[in-house]
Amino acid sequence: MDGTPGLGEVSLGEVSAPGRVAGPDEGISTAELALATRNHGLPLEALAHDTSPPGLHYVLVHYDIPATDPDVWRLDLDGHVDHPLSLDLAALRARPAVTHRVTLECAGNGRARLTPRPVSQPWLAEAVGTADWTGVPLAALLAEAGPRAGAVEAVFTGADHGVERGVEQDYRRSLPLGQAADPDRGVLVAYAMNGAPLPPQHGHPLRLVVPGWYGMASVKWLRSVTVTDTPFTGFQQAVAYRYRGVTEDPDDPGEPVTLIAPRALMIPPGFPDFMTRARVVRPGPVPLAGRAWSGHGPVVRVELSADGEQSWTDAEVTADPDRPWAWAAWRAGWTATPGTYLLSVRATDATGRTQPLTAPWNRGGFGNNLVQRVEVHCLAE
Ligand SMILES: Nc1nc2c(c(=O)[nH]1)N[C@H]1C(S)=C(S)[C@@H](COP(=O)(O)O)O[C@H]1N2
Ligand SMILES: [Mo]
Repeated sequence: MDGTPGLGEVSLGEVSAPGRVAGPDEGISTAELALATRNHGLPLEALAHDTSPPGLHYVLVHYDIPATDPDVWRLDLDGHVDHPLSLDLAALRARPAVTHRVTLECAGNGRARLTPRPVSQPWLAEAVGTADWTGVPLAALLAEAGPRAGAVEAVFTGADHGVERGVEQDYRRSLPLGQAADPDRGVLVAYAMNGAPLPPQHGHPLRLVVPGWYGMASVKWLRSVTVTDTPFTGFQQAVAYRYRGVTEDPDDPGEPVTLIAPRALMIPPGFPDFMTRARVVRPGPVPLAGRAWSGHGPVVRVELSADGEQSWTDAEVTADPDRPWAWAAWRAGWTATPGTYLLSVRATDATGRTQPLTAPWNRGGFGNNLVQRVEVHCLAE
């Protein structure tokens, strides 16, 4: 591991897009380690919980977690609307509340498995979590504000501020108005997670939750919603979060990162080796279980391979039709005999999208939903 000093990476005023790709023998730097300790993943054994307890749910924060005061917090809805709103938390809580169980996943999940490796938060596969989010449907608030003719997007601004690849900014993202204002898309202005006020790291006191989209859309510490009559071209929309570099064209604007690609993950079987995290099991039946999700539609199939992807068998999938945005549970049986195995698991959704056996590369390291491969050692009798 080399010791790249973090400060050397800040170059105010100079935009370098897209991000850097690691050299052939370049290990993870101290700067990336610093990101990885702040932005923790879901310990995969926590896939056993239907909803992820806060503290185990993954966290991704671009800048600092702001210190927020719920007593003075306001959400402003303005821009291209007839009736701008400015609401405190009491006003939001007084409105009809809904709760959605939503699986969030970071678009960079799987990035550290890419070659060459995009230099950024080095996720393996653990940047996921599921929570019951309670709040006010964004559609209801937008209907109250009354978008004017010609409105095209809603832009969401968080209270956090930083500099990224030379660009000083508030964290800001947009959604097409058609989706933001569609009650069936389930977009929420949430003030509670698993029945309690949002924890600081998950957006206290208010966040957006956009079901089915990669996590970057779910703006935390939400302070304003601005309806616009032109598409938003801010950094997190037009520069970051693009599938770029898939072609050789250096000026490739890329495709926007939007919905979550299908993925299945397994509760690590048996018990771990401390240092390598390889799994150890005893001979005999080993119950295998986990979760699977997709932002494109329900997961209809989960397959398991225990022979290095020579053959696949179907797992049993249980999805709750009343919770279309939450992960499904899967289980399968496996009988271990002494030896070393690679267990692979892959999900397919109702649109036919599935997980690849080789990682799909792009410069930002987004949407790498490579099948999960878990090394398992079965002890002798
Ligand atoms: N204001 C703000 N919102 C944000 C972010 C951020 O840095 N600032 N990170 C985004 C990204 S990239 C992800 S993956 C999710 C992570 O949400 P979580 O930490 O609650 O799991 O928050 C999103 N919302
Ligand atoms: Mo993310």
